[in-house]
Amino acid sequence: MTKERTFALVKPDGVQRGLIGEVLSRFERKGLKVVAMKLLVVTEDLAKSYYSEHIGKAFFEPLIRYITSGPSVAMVLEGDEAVAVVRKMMGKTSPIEADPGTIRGDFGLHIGRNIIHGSDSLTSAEREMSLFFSSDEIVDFERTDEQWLYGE
Ligand code: D4T
Repeated sequence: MTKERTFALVKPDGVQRGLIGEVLSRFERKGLKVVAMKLLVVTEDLAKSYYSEHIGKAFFEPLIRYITSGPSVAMVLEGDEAVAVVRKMMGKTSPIEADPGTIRGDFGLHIGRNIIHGSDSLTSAEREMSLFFSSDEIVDFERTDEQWLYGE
């Protein structure tokens, strides 16, 4: 068992479309533990750091306008293989290609409005968690159902 922490963001379209609860509920029911969470408007500086790998690409400027256009909900999720589990639950980047049953597959229609972000590796998770949260905002605790989620 490899317990991991990953970063996820319900993007402005997810918040405006009333999908915060739906997304959070899927993660909670899966067994992932929410160890940090906040609603915030991503600033332009934060957006540019967060998406620095895409600087220079044609979709970079629209991406920055989108992600800063209203409140988002940032969270840190903990669980066995959390990085891969969250990516799988989100579905492919383009909601058209994302499988039904995934968040993007069930709720999206356009790559530029794809509802959610989740870290793609443990290294990205560390970087993104530290961009959005200070260490004292991430809480260590046990969920009472943990003994029923994991084997011996
Ligand atoms: P994020 O980072 O938002 O979770 O998305 P992914 O990890 O799934 O995908 P990504 O980094 O390749 O893309 C970041 C962000 O840019 C938007 N995008 C991407 C876009 O508008 N047009 C494009 O052609 C691509 C590749 C969608 C997600």
